[in-house]
Amino acid sequence: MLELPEGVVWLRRYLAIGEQQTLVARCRAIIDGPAGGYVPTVRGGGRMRVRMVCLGRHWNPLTYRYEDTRADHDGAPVPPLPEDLAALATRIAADAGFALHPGWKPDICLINWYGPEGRMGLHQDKDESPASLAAGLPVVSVSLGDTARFLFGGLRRRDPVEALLLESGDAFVFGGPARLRYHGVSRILPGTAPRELGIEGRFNLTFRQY
Ligand SMILES: O=C(O)CCC(=O)C(=O)O
Repeated sequence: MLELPEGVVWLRRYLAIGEQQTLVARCRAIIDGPAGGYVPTVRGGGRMRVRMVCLGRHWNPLTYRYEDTRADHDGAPVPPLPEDLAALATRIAADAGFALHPGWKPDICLINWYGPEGRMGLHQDKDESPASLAAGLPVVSVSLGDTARFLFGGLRRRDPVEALLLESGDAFVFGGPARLRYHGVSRILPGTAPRELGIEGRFNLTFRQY
């Protein structure tokens, strides 16, 4: 059996299919709606291989900072993070066994859409506040649709990485000593989404507290 490092909890098939369907409809409406998803260009000029939308705070891929408007794209104000989505992340973190301060509340959600060619390079989530990082407040990730080959490494870019297949409905949480571990998505496995979802591709939601 795969042994996960301290601070990492993988809740496989956490979400029932009905809850996945509701979330997919929600993500679709947000990403296709006003101030919806766009393909960011990162520092250095490369285009990301996902369509992204941020709720709560916008992550600027040129400055690697969070901001209130999408300064790198269309200047639109960031939509708020809906209470029910924040509550879902809180429920997952609690079910993953994170002993959280009662005041813990995720205030950022990045929704990424991966088509068949989608992927995301190895990176750390380290643009949240120094206090959040120092406390090891968890990142809560939810997968919907096609399976992803998810890479999970160590605290240095050159550390060995493990490849995990994140399936639809899985929740993956990393915090505490694992909060700054490198991770990414090397590929999507097309055609693996549950038929009931009616999608070809993958949504991923990652929640964090700034
Ligand atoms: O899609 C995933 O599973 C990972 C997403 C991610 O690493 C991120 O949004 O920072």
